Amino acid sequence: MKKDAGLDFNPTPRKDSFMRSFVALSALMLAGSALSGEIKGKVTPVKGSAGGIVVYVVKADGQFNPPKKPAAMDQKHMAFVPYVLPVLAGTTVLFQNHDTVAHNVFSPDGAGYNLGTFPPGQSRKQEFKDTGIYTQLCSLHPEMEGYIVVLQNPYFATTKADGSFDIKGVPNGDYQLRAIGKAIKKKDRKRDFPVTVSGSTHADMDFSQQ
Ligand SMILES: [Cu+2]
Repeated sequence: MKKDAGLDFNPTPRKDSFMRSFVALSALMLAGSALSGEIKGKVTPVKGSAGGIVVYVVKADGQFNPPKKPAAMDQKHMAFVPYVLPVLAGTTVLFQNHDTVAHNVFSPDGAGYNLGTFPPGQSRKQEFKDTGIYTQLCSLHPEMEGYIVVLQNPYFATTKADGSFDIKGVPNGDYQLRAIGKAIKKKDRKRDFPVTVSGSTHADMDFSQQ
C-alpha cells in the first residue's frame, strides 16, 4: 500500500502494517459510503398506472461512459416494449421485432431517423448520441407509440407497479428529478422535483400535488 501521510498515523513497525491496512481500508469504506447514496421514493401520477414510469436525475457532475452492450426496445403485441426506455447518451439501441407482423421504426425527434420496415425475427440498430426524448413510431401502425429517453447520466430507474423506485449509486449532492411515462402528462415531463442526496435519501414525486 502506498504511504499516505493522512492515514499513516503510527509509522514504522512492520508488525503494525496489517492494522494500518485495516484502518486505511475502513477509512476508504467510510469515505465511499459517505459519498455515494441512493434515491428511493414513490411516483404518484394524477391518474393511471404508477408502474413503468421512468424517473431520472436531470444532470449530474462527471462524464459517463455508455455501456458497450446495446439496450433493447422490442415490438410485441402491436406495442413498443417498454413504453419508455431510458439510456445513457452514446448507447446503441437494438430494435427487435418479436411480433407476428412486420413493423417500422422511425422518430421525428432530434435529427430524426427511419430504420425502415422489417419482418418478425429481424432487428435494427440506432446509436443515440444526443440527450433528449425521442418518440418511437411505426409508419404501418399509427396507434403504436413509445419513447427513448437519452440521458446525461446513468442515474435513472423504472417504477414498479406500486410506483416505487430506487436509483442506486447517486453521489451526494443536489439534483432535480423528472419522470416520464404513460401516466405522466406531457406538460409534467418538465416538472422538476428537487432532492438533496445524502446517503440513502427519500424523495417522492406526487404529480397530484402542486
Ligand atoms: Cu408496427
